[in-house]
Amino acid sequence: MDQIELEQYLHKLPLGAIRYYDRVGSTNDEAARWAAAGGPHLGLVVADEQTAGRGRLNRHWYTPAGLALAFSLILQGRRLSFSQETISQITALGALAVCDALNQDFSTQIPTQIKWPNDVVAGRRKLAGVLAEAHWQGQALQAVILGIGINVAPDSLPAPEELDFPAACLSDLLGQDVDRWKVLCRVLEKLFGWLPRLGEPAFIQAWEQRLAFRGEWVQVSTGLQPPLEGQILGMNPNGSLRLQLPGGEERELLIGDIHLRPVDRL
Ligand code: BT5
Repeated sequence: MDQIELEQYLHKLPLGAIRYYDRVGSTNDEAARWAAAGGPHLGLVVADEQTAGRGRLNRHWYTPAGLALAFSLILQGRRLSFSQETISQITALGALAVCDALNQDFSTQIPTQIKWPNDVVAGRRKLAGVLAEAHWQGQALQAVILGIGINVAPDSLPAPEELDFPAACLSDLLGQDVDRWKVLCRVLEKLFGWLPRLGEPAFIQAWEQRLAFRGEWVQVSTGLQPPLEGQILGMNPNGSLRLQLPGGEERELLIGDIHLRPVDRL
């Protein structure tokens, strides 16, 4: 793939512009620089390889050359007429778009779910991660950079000791080669379908329908307090997670840096 081929491949999508790189540090950083320099709304940065791909809290995201998808979309603040609470759902927009794209093409083979709030899992393994970063200037939202990484081919995964949650790639799950550019195109189609509907009840419902580990016991750490254990009840209309604690009390978890994993409990 190169810049021209990618532009031709994605020409039907309403993208602002495209920048393709064989190798970058992080597509989110590249997109943020572009946005700050006047990059267009729905400008897309795609990289074949990332040398400093990031997850939340600067955790490393592995994107080796030729095997995965790593891309970031610029959402210009002046074009986002949503409340701040709704803006925080942009992470879920990315995860939902990935689920919908994969479920459209491969639903019978790999039903995907969202490990609240930002991971796409299949068969309880992480297939994709989403990193949405808002850039503010004072009270004004300059841009949100929505970055998505998807493991496509075998060997697109980091070594097991680098993982804090089991991971998987698409072609292993499907037992066949997967055209990553087709996946990129489909994810963007779904994303553009949901973007105007961010925060609407239909968006939250679609997100909740894909919620992984519902009814299960999970451990949730926010980094600030000791981890909480509870049972996932579902979601609230604002996108927060409903967790029932062992004593029966219900706790609302807002989107933020939350680390969630299922636990065995008798
Ligand atoms: C995420 O963070 O899952 C968000 C990842 C977002 C990556 C995209 S790629 C395009 C754009 N440009 C960037 O620089 N980033 C975005 P988090 O929930 O914090 O998970 C990070 C953790 O996932 C790491 O600590 C590893 O344990 C694990 N990990 C790293 N690479 C992985 C991979 N390829 N597949 C599965 N897990 C991985």
